[in-house]
Parts: sequence; structure tokens; C-alpha cells
Amino acid sequence: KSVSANIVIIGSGISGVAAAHRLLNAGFQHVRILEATARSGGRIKTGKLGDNIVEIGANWIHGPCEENPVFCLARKYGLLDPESLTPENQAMDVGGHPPWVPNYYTSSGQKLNAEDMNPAKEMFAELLIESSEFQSQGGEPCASVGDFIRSEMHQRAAEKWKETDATTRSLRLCAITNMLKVECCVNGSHSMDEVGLGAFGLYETLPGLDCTFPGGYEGLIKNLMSELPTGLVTYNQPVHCVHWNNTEKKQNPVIIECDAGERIAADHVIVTVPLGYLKKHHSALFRPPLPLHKLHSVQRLGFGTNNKIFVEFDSPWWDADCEVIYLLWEDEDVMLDEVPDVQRSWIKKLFGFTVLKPTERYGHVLCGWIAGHESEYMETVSEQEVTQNVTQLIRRFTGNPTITPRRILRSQWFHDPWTCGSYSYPGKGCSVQDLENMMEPLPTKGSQAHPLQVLFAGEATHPCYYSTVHGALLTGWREADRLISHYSSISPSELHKS
Ligand code: 6YU
Repeated sequence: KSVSANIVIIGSGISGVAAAHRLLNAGFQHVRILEATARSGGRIKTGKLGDNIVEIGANWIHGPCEENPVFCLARKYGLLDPESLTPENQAMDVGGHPPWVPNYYTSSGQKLNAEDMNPAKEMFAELLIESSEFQSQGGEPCASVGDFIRSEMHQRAAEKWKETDATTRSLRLCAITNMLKVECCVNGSHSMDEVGLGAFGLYETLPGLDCTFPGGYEGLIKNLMSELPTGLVTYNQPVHCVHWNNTEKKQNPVIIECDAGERIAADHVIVTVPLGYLKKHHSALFRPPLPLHKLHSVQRLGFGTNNKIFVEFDSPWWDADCEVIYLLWEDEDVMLDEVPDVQRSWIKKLFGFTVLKPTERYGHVLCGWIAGHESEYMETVSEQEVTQNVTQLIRRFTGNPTITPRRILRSQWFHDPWTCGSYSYPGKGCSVQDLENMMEPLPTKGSQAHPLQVLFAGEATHPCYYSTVHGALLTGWREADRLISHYSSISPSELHKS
């Protein structure tokens, strides 16, 4: 069955591409994507550091198992290593926190015995689990995850570690401060004080040990695009304004106005722009403006910055089995997860590095992680200054003044005009209602003649897999299905009227 309704998708990230795929497969003939940049993929972006493939955006398939559609597609296209495909790998349930082998270094140049930090790791993991349990119970004791962890931590540390020597106790507290920085990267938030305690548990993990794409995440986009007609996407075509509810017109209730002045008429538009872009540009993007309840949810949900700094070395200075390097500042046993003097000491917010594995594939490459305002500031300084800061940092923490990176590459997601940050998180005061408001199509009521004019997809509109590629993909399918079931419920004679 073919459907002649005009459908425009704004954004050619995974959610936009997934929506187009589903609609075309269901027989919709007039589907097009308008994309602001010159490429498809959005926050899936594979780059190069020398000869190495590196992921500027999304890194892992979180929870690669049968229920994860990204895993299933990647497997279908043959994009994964054999280890990722094993049933053991798929069955491993790590609750979103892979059991990586750590190396700990301190700001006075000591390498710590990792086992000494295990009690801190366990206490923090326990607190994260407790933080995610309020959503089902309600009545959370404080507004943010940061407040909760800080208040509980002090009490528990005093109680549990009262027999521990002062130096180890202090280092464990520094390790907790470091774990808060890690959590800022995981959540894409400036501070855990901005992540709402009530909604923290809305995020759901899937089983499976996180895996990567040996040939790059963009292979997923390339394969999906190869199954779509050429010319489906108009590149370098930023949309400026969506005029909806043009009810006096019999047909095409939506007009999409592009930056270049072009005006495109449509029956339906699927908006997939990132939440960061929406927060900044919603007032220009919609005529009439978004209904207030929807706008408030756009404002309540958080969208912060997480960036990567890839660093390549001639030889490794970390252990052969090491998967993650944590850098503990010895003056940070008071549990702040933000740096007071951003311009002078932004580098303190970098929690450490993950190690790109296997070495035969990547050479000796580390990926540094930095979130929040410090990360946004990092984007503004020269690459040379980033290199200088990273070099000094590593020399100080290893006590080895000769270590010199070969080259570096950093992401700059906050200053990307079409993303304005990295991904979404539930802010303070957020609830499941906000996520439902995010995905609600316009007009919200009335207009029986022209329903489903503006639909919303993209990672920030998934009720439990927000901030991920699989979440984004599922929202594209969800909105396509909304239109498919709408058209399958109206009579065949009406199908070709619009
Ligand atoms: C994942 C991972 N990953 C790292 C970093 C980033 C992200 N994610 P898109 O933005 O792709 O597309 C929109 C398009 O719209 C785009 O092309 C624009 O150019 C275009 N556009 C904008 N304005 C326009 C206009 N006006 N006109 C026309 N076009 C316009 N996800 O699964 N694994 O390892 C990571 C990571 C640095 C930046 C990630 C990861 C997030 C995904 O990349 C992201 O969700 C999707 O790609 C978004 O697709 P989309 O289509 O919605 O938008 C407990 C608890 C904690 C909760 N969180 C835990 C999960 C941890 C999340 N982890 C992320 C980690 C990393 C490292």
C-alpha cells in the first residue's frame, strides 16, 4: 500500500534516518529529510587521529543484547567483533557500569594500589543504586543526586572507615570526588547537583557488555543510508521555522521555512533536533510557539556537555591490562564535583582516561573525558593549550617529566551550532510527565482535520533510554509508527487526498 502524504523530517541523525527508513518501508512515497550540515549521523561521528579511527560522538553500544535494536542492526550489517556477538557477552548484566580494570594516580605522582580504592567504589555504586530507587517510591529526601550522595557519603564514610588510617580515608574521599566527575560525563551534566533525584531512576539499562564498532560507529549510518533512495536528504539545509496549524488551508497544514528562504509544505513534520538546540531556538523554531506545558518540559530536562580528548603516545605509561585511568587530586577530599576557577584549572574536571583497545588496532591511544562548564571552556582554548595542559597533567600524575603526547584531538560539542551540548539528563524537578510531554505531537488537542502536524523524535524524547543511540533510534521508529497507524486507520479512498 502506498501513502502520498508529504512528510518532512528535520535532522539526519540516527532518529531521523530511522524514521525515514520505517516510513519508506511502509509505503510512504513522499518523505524527505532536511539536514543542517553536510553529513548524516549527527552525534554519531567517526573521526581520525593519525591512522586511528576515533569516535568524536557516541562510543559504545550500551547493553548489546537482543532487545537492543542498534546491536541487532550492527550484527545484521556485520559491523561487530566476534566477541561482542557471543551469548556470554550479551548475557552479562553490569547495570550500565562495565567492570573495567583501573589504574589510579594521584596529584603528587603516586600510583595507588587499586584495591585500596575498592571500598570507595563499592560505596559509590551503592549510592548510585539508591539514587535510582526514589522514582518508584516518591518522597525523595533532596532535590539532586549530588545532594543525596554528598550527605549520605559523609555519614557512611565516618562510620565505615573510622578504623582506616587518615591518608587512605582522605584518598578514598578524593576517589569519590573523581567518581562524581565520572558521573557528570555519564550523565552529560555540569554537576550531579543538577541531576534530579526523583527522575534519576527513569533511565534503564539493558544487559550485555558495552561494545564498540571496530570500523567506526558511522558504519551503522552508512549501511542504513545505503538502503534509502539517493536524494532523500537535502544537506546544508538548516530549518529556521516550522509554521504549524495553518488551519485555514485545506491542505498541507505545515510550512517549513529554511534558512536559505525556501518554504516547504508538508502534512507532517518530524522534528529530531537535539534538546540543546531546542532549548536555545524554540521561540524562533515554532510558529505558533510550543504550548506552555511542552516548553516547561523542554526547560526542565537537562542538556549538558561531555567532551573527549584523544591523546596518542609512542609507548604506553599505564599497565598492560589497564582499561581506565583515574586521576585523583589530593586536595579534593571535600567532594566538590565542579572546579571553582574554570579558566585557570579547567583540566581538574577531566576525570582521567579510557584506554582504546585492542592496542594492535589503535596503538597507544587514550580518551580523556571532561564534562560541564569546564568542558565548554576547554572548547574555546587552542589545541596547543589543550596539549600543554594534558601533558603537564600526565607528567605531574605519573611523576615522569618526559612523557610527551604524539598528537591530540578533542570534540567540541557545545559549540556545535546544531547540537549545543552532548545529550540529555533529567534535571531537578523532572518527572516521567516531562518525558511524555517531550514526545507529545502537536496539535495536542482539537484539529481533527489536521492531526499529527508536528511530531517529536530524538534521544531526549525516549522515556527510559534517553542519551543513547538505541533510545534515539527507537524514537524515530516510534514516530514513524504513529503516522503509519494513523494512515492505516483511515479509509483507502482518503489515503491519496492530501
Ligand atoms: C550511545 C555512547 N556516547 C558521547 C558523546 C555524545 C553523545 N551518545 P542527532 O543530534 O544525532 O541528530 C540531529 C540532527 O539534526 C543533526 O544531524 C543536526 O545537524 C540536525 N539539526 C539540528 N538543527 C537543525 C535544523 N535547524 N535544521 C536541520 N537540521 C538540524 N550514545 O548509545 N553510546 O557511547 C554515547 C556519547 C560525546 C555527543 C553520546 C552515546 C549519545 C548519542 O550520540 C545520541 O543519543 C544520538 O546519536 C542522538 O541521535 P538523534 O538523532 O537524537 O540526534 C544512570 C544513568 C545515567 C543516564 N545516562 C547513561 C547513558 C550514558 C550515555 N552515554 C553516552 C556516552 C557516550 C560516551
